[in-house]
Amino acid sequence: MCVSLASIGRFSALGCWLVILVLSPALHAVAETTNSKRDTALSATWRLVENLPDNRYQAELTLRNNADEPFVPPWDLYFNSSSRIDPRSVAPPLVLGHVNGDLYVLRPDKTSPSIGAGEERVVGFLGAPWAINVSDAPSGLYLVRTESSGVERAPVEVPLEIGPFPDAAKIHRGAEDLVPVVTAESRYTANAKLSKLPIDELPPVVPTPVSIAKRPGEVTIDSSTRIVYEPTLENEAEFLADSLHRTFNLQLDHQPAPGDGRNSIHLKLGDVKIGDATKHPGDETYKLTATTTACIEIVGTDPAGVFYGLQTLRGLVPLAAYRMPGKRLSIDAVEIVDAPRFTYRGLHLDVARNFQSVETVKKLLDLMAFYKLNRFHWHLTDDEGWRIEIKALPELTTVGGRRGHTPNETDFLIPSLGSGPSPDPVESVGSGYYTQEEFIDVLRYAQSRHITVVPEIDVPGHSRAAVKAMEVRSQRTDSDAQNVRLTEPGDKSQYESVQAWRDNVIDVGRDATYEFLDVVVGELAGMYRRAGVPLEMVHLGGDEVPRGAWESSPACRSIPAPDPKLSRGQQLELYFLKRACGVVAKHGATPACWDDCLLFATADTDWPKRPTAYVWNNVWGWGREDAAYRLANAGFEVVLSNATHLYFDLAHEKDPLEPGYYWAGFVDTRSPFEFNPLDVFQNARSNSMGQPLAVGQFADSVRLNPAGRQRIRGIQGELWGENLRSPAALEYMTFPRTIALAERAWAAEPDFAKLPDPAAREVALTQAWNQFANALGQRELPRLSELAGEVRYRIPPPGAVVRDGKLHANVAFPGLMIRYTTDGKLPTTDSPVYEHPLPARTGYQLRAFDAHGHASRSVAIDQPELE
Ligand code: TNX
Repeated sequence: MCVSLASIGRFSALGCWLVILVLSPALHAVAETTNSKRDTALSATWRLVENLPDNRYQAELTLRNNADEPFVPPWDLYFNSSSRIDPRSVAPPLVLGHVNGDLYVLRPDKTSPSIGAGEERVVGFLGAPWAINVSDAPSGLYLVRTESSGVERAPVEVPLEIGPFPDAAKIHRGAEDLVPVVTAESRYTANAKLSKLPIDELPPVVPTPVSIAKRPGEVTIDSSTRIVYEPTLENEAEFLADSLHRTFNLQLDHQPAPGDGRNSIHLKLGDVKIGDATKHPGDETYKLTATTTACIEIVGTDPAGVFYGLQTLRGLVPLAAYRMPGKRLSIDAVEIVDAPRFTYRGLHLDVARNFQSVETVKKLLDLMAFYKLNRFHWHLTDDEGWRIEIKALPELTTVGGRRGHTPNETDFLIPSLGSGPSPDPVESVGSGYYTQEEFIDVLRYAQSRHITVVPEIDVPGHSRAAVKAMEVRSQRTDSDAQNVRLTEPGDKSQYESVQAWRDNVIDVGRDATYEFLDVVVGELAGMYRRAGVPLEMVHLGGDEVPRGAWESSPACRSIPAPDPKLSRGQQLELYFLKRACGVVAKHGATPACWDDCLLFATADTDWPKRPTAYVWNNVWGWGREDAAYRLANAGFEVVLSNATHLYFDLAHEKDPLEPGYYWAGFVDTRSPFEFNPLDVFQNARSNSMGQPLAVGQFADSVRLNPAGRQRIRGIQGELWGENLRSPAALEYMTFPRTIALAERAWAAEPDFAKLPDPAAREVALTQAWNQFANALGQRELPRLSELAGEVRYRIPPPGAVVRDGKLHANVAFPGLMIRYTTDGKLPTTDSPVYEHPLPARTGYQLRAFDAHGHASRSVAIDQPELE
């Protein structure tokens, strides 16, 4: 672990105005920034001092004047913080203000002295509830100085460094937290349950097909091989030809022809038998026959089935051929029959918090398709941004699609999530949107990969970008734009959302709200029409409406609230959702929403069209663990989006250098792998704090009944965007967890899940995980970058322990290798490979590498940890 800073003293950190003239010790992490305009005259360091037992933490911000002249007030230092900071904990002569959401401003009061040239000032503060990793550090610092004339100078970014974290005893989520901070040793112990398997003991394809029969010999594809296909399979044939060309530089002739099958890859439609069952169009099923005599034949029940057969074919190509493409490819002869377990196999991406480019999205779609995922849930709007062009309401994107320093939000929204002062999309991931043409392009791109795009417009909470944009529009005098206001002018309701917004809810009592939705959904439907892609579903959000919203809304007063069992707010939510579902249905689509407000619905709620429920908040002990099953049994179609296993914005493990949230616990790659969609209680071992769950704790929770079982449409991984501040950050959080998600979404129910005895199940699970982890380490990870350009996936840091005078090290995915240095430098692909235990000494740096050369964070093996 990191060495803690020389003690500056606990009480000084609580706000005393310290001047420290010594330079800080070496720092461990540099915050990600997106802007080049920096005022290097002022720089800052954030350092966690400790977490307190009562769900508060103590931290320090050190401001450093690097210039030759004093740093003189007045100035305003803005920054974002995902945890709440208590303004009262900042001592004079500084004053801290909460602007809104995660934006704070620190400024000196009138008495404040300047910071001398080369001097530092330490500002202590208390935050809540916890700070345990790099994602808890403030972000997006920028300075606004004011001339003596009172004129504001242009804002400039202030670089932030994250100081060393304190020792593990201070990194906890209050008194309840039993999850230990990971160490090299704890990783070693966990990794020791795994062992390297010979390549022929690995599943040849991920996700695991229903049945694989090896045949003797090999099948070869070279430039004389032809792709022949039925005319309706042109898209699939082109996809195959194109991918062989791009990846292996093999140019294959492809034409719609009957073909006799010799030296050809033959794509056909037809029924496919799996066991005793015959699969038909719509079942996404395929049979792949690759034998030396008949070459390769892929029969699909539908074009999607053929497409998945092609992806399997790509997956069968040995890794060596990817890395050194030649004039011919050989695969082992094989017969595979395969069909998905679930019809809905989704990945959700939030582009509202931080924008992701079309290019990034397409790369993700390519990788989703390779792993046979078929739903892309595109979270296009939220408090912090609106990302889809709506031609009738241009302010949604001109104002709601940008963030930057602004006194009044008339041109764009205030900064959030580290987006900094510049509203320019080139400089800030806080800004950006998709034009309708771009959106249509993505719809078609996804469709050709058999991926359905589910757009989400998050209402009535999480709607600040729309609320602010429509406020600006309502100021216009040139049109009849007035009635698009989404809040009632006289509404003085007071509330604060989970993300600390005080003005992010649409008024559900105004007709304008539904007219607005009608325009938005109408334009979305229009884009699908122009793309030639059916609009299957529109997701309406519906999550986390803060208590207190609409309480004094004049517009809501006349809405009846007949159910005494529900609060008025809950009834208004339900009222809204029903009306909004009607709008979606009118445009020919199925409505969907997060489950929050569906829990208030009753069996006789009359839906214009019943929404599909995306169920997320299953945190053990919070009371909604069986919500998915209750809703499915009650007649709702359900997509499982369980936070405890499928939230890929959560940190992989409790390591201060590991990015991500952790409100529902930690989610590593094994979490989606072991997830049991049809009996989540199998996964209930300990709660998010690491406390063991009592045996029988969920005995009375609702289980799926047979009809409910039929309504579980599938599972979805969630990439919430708060910390996805670059494509690299997105890829790190996405892979390899998404590969494990695909295994669970596509492959048949695994044997381990069928074992009723927990001990026997654990044994079988460990064995299955070992196989999967081997497939990741030996093949899937190093191939990722060959499939879609450089992919910056996560490689777990190695484990290590000193025993009997030797350093022993191991990896989380067998097949990865470890390289080390002893001179304190970062191990590279040129560093020596760890082959067997090394003589113990201090100063080792270890990193895990895959065959592609991607590496983990470096682990420093220092005393006393491994003594
Ligand atoms: C909860 S899940 C949210 C999101 C956040 C996410 C962060 C859900 C429906 N709402 O707004 O981004 O947690 O993990």
